[in-house]
Amino acid sequence: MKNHEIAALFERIANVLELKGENTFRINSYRKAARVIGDLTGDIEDLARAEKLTDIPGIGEGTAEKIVEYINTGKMSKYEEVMKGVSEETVALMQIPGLGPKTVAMLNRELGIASLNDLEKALQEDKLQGLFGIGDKKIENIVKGIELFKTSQQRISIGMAYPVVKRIIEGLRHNPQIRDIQAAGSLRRMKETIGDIDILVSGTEGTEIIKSFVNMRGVTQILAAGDTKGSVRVEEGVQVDLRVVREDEFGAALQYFTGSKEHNIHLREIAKKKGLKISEYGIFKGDKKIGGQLEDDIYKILGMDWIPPELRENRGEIEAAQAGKLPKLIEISDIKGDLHNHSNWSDGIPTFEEMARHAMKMGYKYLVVSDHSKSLHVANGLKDDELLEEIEEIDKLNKKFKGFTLLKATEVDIKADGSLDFPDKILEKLDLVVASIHSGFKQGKEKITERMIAAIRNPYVNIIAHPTGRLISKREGYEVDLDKVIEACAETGTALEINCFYDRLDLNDINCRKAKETGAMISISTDAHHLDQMWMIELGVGIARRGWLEAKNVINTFPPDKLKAFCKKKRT
Ligand code: DGT
Ligand code: CA
Ligand code: CA
Ligand code: ZN
Repeated sequence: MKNHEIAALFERIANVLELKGENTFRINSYRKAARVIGDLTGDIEDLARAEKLTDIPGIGEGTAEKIVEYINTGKMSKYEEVMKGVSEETVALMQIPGLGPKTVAMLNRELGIASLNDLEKALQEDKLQGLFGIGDKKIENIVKGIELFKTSQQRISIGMAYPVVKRIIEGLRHNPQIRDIQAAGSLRRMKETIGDIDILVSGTEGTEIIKSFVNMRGVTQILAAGDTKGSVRVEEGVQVDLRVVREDEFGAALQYFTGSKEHNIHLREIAKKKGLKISEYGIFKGDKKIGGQLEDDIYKILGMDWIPPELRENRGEIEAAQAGKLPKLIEISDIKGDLHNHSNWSDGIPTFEEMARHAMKMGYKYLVVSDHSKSLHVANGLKDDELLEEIEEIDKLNKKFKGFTLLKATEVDIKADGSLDFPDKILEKLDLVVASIHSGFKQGKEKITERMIAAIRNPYVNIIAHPTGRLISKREGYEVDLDKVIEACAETGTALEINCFYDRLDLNDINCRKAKETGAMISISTDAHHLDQMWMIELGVGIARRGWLEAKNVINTFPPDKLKAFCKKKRT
């Protein structure tokens, strides 16, 4: 798939044009193209072949031609034209959060900064102070931005890695030489970012298996190909290691390569105290192997329950397993619906009916339509009367369904003063209200906390969406006293969201666990704007499991009546 490559090219064209101080209309159209292409989950090459590129909203004839040129020749002449006279390293500077094209242009002009190296040196020598528009706060943001940039260069979101693993496992599964195949490492633990992908296989013909692995579709570089280990880079930019082990060692190897390192170190200490030894080959008493075909062997012989991979971070899970007190973690099959989704009435793509059909296919009992509210102009937020119309449409549509309901809702903006973007007399007509902050991120901790708590105290608000506002690759969240927010939620019967969108995953695992301990409920929702983003519920469930959550902590495991009762209770 070339989607991400092409999206990145358009983004770069937009950035370089802006760096050169060109006209904003064209810049915006390139940026829009980059966004819609990046969001596609279908293969852009298929669309090009079917001559359907211009069906994508935001893609005109000219853009389509550029895409076709790139697919056919591997080059885009527009890009090469735009890049004349600008160095790659200067362009790369604009990927640093907090450094837009205007600032980069100014730094280049005033200090001759043309690379990350130049910038870091200038920062060390305090050369940025006193430049136009650059205060202490801005400098602090640039330093933070460089840090974020460096980590995002090294690790990718689990949302990017997850489909890679699915593709590889699917592609190899039917290989007759393979007995068992499974992801290990941070991906199996569902960590929010992944350094590299580890896959484990059991089988006998190692060399043959590795050969088919390194020759798979999507591989861009072969780093190693031996008889037990292969290592490649794939087009998504991430490294994938595949190891082949013997069938009777698969469980021990899976345990070892799943990690985390800290979890494994703690286990090895326990083994040692019992006079045992564990390794990637098995569990041993002296020279005698006493287990290792199954992962369960290792934990059982060490005297504890098998520990779900998402808990293996050495955060108390080993003690809980020894005491037989592990939580019964939520599972994907517990999810009965998705509580935050956008339709074509605001900035989503699907119609209500398409959303409902897709939800039914996923086995859901309900789906929430929560379009944006009027203040959010960029997302085509609904005006009061449009929301009322939406309610009528959904009521009509619901009559067609059996055993399934579209729930009427909104994602209402929490405005700068803490008030909501719709009056209560409109909110009361809805089944459910999702509230969130999309503006005023810089108000400071106290103000933002007050603002959120004001929303939480509104009797119609049921869910606070993406509570910290962070974007994994782009920005830290706004400053907020999350402990206070969690307490207010627990007290009022308001749920906090795990937003499953791969770049958000907000709340994160640690905060979920805090919420559970304080008694606040959680909603796991995708915030999907396309039908093909609804699968990301799997990522959210992974985060929930890392946060020790059980089905009873999560409101969208409730059957429809219980969910309605949860929402109603706050109003009475
Ligand atoms: P990542 O790739 O940074 O997202 O994180 P992991 O956890 O996937 O780490 P990785 O790929 O370096 O190694 C995979 C697993 O293999 C790791 O979780 C535990 C195990 N492992 C690798 N090297 C060592 C080691 O030196 N000592 C121990 N105890 N375990 C190791
Ligand atoms: Ca790894
Ligand atoms: Ca690895
Ligand atoms: Zn949303």
